[in-house]
Amino acid sequence: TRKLGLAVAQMGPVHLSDGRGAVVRRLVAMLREAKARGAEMVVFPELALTTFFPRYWMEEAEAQARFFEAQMPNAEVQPLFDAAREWGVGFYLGYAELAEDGRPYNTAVLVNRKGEITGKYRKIHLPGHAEHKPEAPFQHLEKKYFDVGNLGFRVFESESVKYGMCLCNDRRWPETYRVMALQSAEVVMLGYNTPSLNIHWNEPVHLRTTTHLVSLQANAYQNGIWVAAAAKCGSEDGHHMIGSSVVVAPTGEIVARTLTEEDEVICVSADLSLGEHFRQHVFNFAKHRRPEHYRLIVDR
Ligand code: CDT
Repeated sequence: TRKLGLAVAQMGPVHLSDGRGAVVRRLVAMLREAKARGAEMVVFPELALTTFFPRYWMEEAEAQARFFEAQMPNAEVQPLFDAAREWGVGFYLGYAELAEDGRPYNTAVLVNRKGEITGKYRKIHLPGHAEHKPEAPFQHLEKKYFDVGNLGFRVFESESVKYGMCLCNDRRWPETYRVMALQSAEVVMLGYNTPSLNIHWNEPVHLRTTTHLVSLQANAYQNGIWVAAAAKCGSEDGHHMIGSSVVVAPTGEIVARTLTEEDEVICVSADLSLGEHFRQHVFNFAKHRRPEHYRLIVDR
């Protein structure tokens, strides 16, 4: 067995009026709790530092000035990095990134137990739309505010664990996990903001949670990986988002799940060797995959 203390730190709502300082204090409090419960790695949500601003129509320049980080860490987020180093616990954090070349990305970083950034991912599957939909109850403007990520689905070995990262809508696509599993990922971490209402069609609300969980569970099993998924959830200024943050084992089973739609930590002792059973047998990629029959997937 190879054990990793793996925690998910779900967040309740972040309202428009909430400042970064108050949000970072919440993150530090959860990092402390996770550490006390044995965590070595803590997964925070997508766009964890702000409200889920793609629901609002505004100019790109305004969005960038209000909601993006031009540096990571910066003065407001530094206390989280300091806490990681002091307590010897790593984390995954989602935030809106203004890159050095001025391009905007929906980003996650991997931070090790010394408080150093050891991996970065920029969201590839951007959902929603770029145009204003005045008839919709709210917007989903990820295609307006973010460029498609340009770093691929990489795997980062950090403190002897192979981590993959993705963000929210990426979790619904099997290619996301398979590309990382082909690089021997052991743990895939992701944060999400999933509105309970679908503005595109009248999707029954319960399906938002069902499709979230089935995506994580099927892909954990089919790739022999641990999946740790952190929601930002509850009602942000009247806009509700689903909770149900989970840690899923390579068996496809949910090992821990949040109960609330508030800040809540769940923590498991994840046996990383559990995935090897699946990868050596039923999902032995080298032995059993038939990529010559998968050409269509990359050709269109
Ligand atoms: N943040 C994010 O990617 N949310 C999407 C909503 C899809 S509906 C436009 C999700 O897949 O949960």
